[in-house]
Amino acid sequence: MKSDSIGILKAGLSTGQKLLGLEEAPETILNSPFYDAIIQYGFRPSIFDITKNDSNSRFSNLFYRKPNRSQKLKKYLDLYKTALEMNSQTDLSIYLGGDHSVSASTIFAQLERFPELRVVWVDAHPDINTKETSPSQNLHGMVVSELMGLSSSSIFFKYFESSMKLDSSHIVYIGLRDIDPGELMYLEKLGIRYYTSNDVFRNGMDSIIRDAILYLDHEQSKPLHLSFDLDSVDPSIASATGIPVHGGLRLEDVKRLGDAIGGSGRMVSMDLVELNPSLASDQNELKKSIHVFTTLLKSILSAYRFSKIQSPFLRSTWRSQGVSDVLRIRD
Ligand SMILES: [Mn+2]
Repeated sequence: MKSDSIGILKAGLSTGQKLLGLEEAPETILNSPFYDAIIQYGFRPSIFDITKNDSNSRFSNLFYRKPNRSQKLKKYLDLYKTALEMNSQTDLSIYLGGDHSVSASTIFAQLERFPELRVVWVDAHPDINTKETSPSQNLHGMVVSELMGLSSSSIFFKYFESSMKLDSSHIVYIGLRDIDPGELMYLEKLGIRYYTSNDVFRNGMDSIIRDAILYLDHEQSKPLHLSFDLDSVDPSIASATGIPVHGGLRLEDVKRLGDAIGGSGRMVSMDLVELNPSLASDQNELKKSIHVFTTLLKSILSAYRFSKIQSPFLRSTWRSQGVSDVLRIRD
């Protein structure tokens, strides 16, 4: 059955920031219980890779060390095109970063397929700086402004020849706690809905995500994309990431998030980004960090499967098994 197929795209680009190591993340994730979970839950994974066409591996190594601007852009275009191809073949797309700049490619690609796409961006940072406001000038901190075309010098929209930008009312943030002044200016000017990690602690993830999904899509009919940055969670459970910020989400929050989005019946894709295996102090820390992605995946897949089941009997069974209340808002 086609609904059992999951596309996984290895998107280990690290050029949106200055550290090396993120290129190894997709392979590391796929060699962990993350991959086993897909099989255990009865889904059929197809793996896609943007580097497969590099005939000369020495070149691809060189690329990661010192790419020039057009080599960089070419990689994002390759990723965009591979995402378009993969999305047309599978129901649920998973993009394994890489730093968060890969979401320019993955979300622009999904917007071509679903112009009505809604985005839930789970992150410690809003990633909405522009060239004009960014203190670091790192692309992974400007990816949302790129998706919205906020900067006069925005890059990807033109380069990909995209037809759709992301509307500022079609995204919500969850988990924010490290916001630059320029970013706050954009959030307020555009009236973008966001929930800090403290909002999550005060009100509970179930109520936050219910509110977020209703805000994004009052009719509960639009396709949903989850962009999940590992630094959204607390560094005590995920240390292998480039810009950790204390006071982050807990594993329980991640589970509830996955439950709600996977169980919405409208999830089409997600990014899992900013795992940097080289920043883990030891194997155990690396395992803990990957476990966050695996926990999210498992809650998504079990809820996703149940959301496809229409039988009233099975639905009541599923309810009695304790899938979160949030799913009931669909009725
Ligand atoms: Mn991010």
